[in-house]
Amino acid sequence: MTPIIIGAIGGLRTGTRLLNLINPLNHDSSMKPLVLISPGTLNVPEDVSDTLKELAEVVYLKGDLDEHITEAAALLVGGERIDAGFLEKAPKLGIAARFGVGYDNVDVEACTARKVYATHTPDVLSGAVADHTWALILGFMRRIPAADAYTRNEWAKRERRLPFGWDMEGKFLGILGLGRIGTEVLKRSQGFGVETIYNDLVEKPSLEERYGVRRVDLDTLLHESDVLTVHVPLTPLTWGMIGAEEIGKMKPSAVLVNTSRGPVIDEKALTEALKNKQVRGAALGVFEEEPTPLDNPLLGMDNVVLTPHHASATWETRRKMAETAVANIKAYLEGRRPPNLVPEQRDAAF
Ligand code: 8YV
Repeated sequence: MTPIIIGAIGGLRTGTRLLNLINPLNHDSSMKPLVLISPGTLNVPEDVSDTLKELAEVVYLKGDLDEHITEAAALLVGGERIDAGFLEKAPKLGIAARFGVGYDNVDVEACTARKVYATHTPDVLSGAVADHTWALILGFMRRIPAADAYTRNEWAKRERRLPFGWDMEGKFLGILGLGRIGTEVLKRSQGFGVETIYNDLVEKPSLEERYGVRRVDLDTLLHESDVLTVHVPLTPLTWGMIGAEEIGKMKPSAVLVNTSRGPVIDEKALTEALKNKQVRGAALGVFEEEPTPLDNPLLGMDNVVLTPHHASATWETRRKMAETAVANIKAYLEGRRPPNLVPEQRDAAF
């Protein structure tokens, strides 16, 4: 991906449609606002970001976000923290467009105070994340990573028995958070012969009727689930919501699955529980710290299946995410309300 050299750059405010023509780099060939693609969003295809080129200078950042941020009108954000301190360095910023559905790394209050739109990419990735969740569930239950290693290294020697797994049929699948992604996980559960239960702040009568899923309180979910899969957003309420006490309520044969956000589960408490065989295993696509450090004890354990926060990483889905994020930026640059404002800004018009 060749970074585009910045020409003249400026800011843009939707309300006044005012183009800021100040050009500190002393280029006067263009009056276009600057769109930065953050280093954390390397998967944005250039032909998608090219659709902004009539309206803006587009720069793929390689280093850190601070580069050029003082001049940026729009930022396509990966997992970087966007808070008041960061916004202070970005006086011309009008939109922080997340490349993803979760926006726990974006301080929406600070954005609103600064009249910066915060957008995300809901819906387009729900199917891919649900597929990946099922890949983790089945990967653990049928011991796919162990079986792969066995096939490559041991099968021909026939010295050890095959890595046996466990059936899904007849098991209780617990879904914590029956939102967009949790619902897709539920839909995909239909052929597996599992009993489904969920816990969510909101009752979902139509899903209950359609898929036979039963709403239970958190304690019951923890007690009854054979496979418990987490699909809540990371908020002050959900931070650490599955700690030692909650894990202690799970069956010794239970498997904990997480493709939401690492800090929802107390990773230390989970690691201890896995060491002590308090639960059978875990299948994790997200971690408290990402990338997870090489000395994370989870990496050396065989009762876990681990993936690198890439549940949405299919060619098709990442393209749709890029198109959605770029459509949000485009709307802003054209003076329209971005279509995918985060819920807290649903009524905002800056
Ligand atoms: C992406 C995600 O990996 O959508 C989300 O919230 O966590 C993932 O789909 C991430 O957004 C890439 O920055």
